[in-house]
Amino acid sequence: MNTQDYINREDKYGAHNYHPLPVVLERGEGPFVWDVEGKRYFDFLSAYSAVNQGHCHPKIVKALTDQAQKLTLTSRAFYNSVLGEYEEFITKYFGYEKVLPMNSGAEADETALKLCRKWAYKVKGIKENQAKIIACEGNFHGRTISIISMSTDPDARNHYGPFTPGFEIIPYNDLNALENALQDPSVAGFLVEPIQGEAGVYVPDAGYLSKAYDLCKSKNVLFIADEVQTGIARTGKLLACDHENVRPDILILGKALSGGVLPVSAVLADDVIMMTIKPGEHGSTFGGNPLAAKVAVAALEVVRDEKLAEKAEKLGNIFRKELSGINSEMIELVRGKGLLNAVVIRPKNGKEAWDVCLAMKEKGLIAKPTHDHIIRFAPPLIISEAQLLEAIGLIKEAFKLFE
Ligand code: IF1
Repeated sequence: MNTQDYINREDKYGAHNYHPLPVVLERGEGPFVWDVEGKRYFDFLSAYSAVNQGHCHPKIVKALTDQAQKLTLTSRAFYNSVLGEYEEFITKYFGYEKVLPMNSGAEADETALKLCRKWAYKVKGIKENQAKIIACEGNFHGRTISIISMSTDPDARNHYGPFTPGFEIIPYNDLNALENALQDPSVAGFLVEPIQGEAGVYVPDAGYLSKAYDLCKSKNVLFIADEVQTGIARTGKLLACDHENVRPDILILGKALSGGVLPVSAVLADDVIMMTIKPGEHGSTFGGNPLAAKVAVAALEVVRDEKLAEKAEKLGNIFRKELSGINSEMIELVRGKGLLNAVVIRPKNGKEAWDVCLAMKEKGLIAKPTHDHIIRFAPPLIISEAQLLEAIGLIKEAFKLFE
């Protein structure tokens, strides 16, 4: 079978809920992936920042395969020997009293919404079923019905109604809008991405997160950070909130929490919030399973031991400097933090971001546009400086084709 055969088979038997770049990947190692024709690529998407530790990191894979021979799933109907070890490790790692383990990022966001509402009624004293949660235009928090009820992206929400009530949408990076929305006493929480990933790596003004946090505290409203994409060292700090020394009341993690080995997500909070959920009031068959527990500990140890946040900070500065130096009419601007970056493409002669991605693929680097004109560049954080410079060379060659 060749590339097109694989594509045709997926086209025939799989739902068409994606439009992938025409490349069929078969193997991954570190910052590289290989396709079925044996061609090597730099992976500059990292599965949307789930593979921060690099593809098939040996330490993480070992944790998976060792545990897989012992015990993979007990459900939470019974205790197991691994979950508590993970719970202690991750709560101390991020500095929270409790963790609620889930699987996908969306499940973790949903869990955070439920915790916020529970806290609203049980602790803040908001009238039952009246709690409001503020979210931002351009947000992306997952694909469930309640989460897309907050979405302002037509593709994410059209024809999926009726929607879940209780969400107020305000512009991102707008403190006045937040201050006004917080005047409503029934507001329980503010859910925000420290950098909006899907919106095109939208980095808010310096001070936005810390001032937003202070505004929320002044009104006894929970500051809920969705760090599913920006967390786990991606932006040059362990958490993107760390750039402003903000400690979210509820912290949402996913993706690289497992190094891309299997779905692992988590919600962290202190007892005053977390203990509002009693036995039987929330759960998940696979949430906190022994495999996920061992994998997540290994994934977080890799981030710490290989100093991935420091690497992302250093290499991100090099990346933005080099990309900003490319003399191309198609590059409108370069923005990002750490190794979460994006280039806004100015279409030229009918050529767009998609065409640039196809050209980069031919050169041996894969990345994908978001919202038509924005290319996100997010390599695994374990990429070396030499490899990054080699990859930047390929990007430059691709842009030259459009001159
Ligand atoms: C897709 C991008 C989209 C996320 C944040 C929660 C979730 C995500 C900040 C949900 C997931 C993924 C989902 C994937 C494409 C990708 C993505 F921003 F990363 F590019 F869609 F916006 N919070 N992001 O970014 O986590 O349930 O997927 O584990 O759905 O197309 P999930």
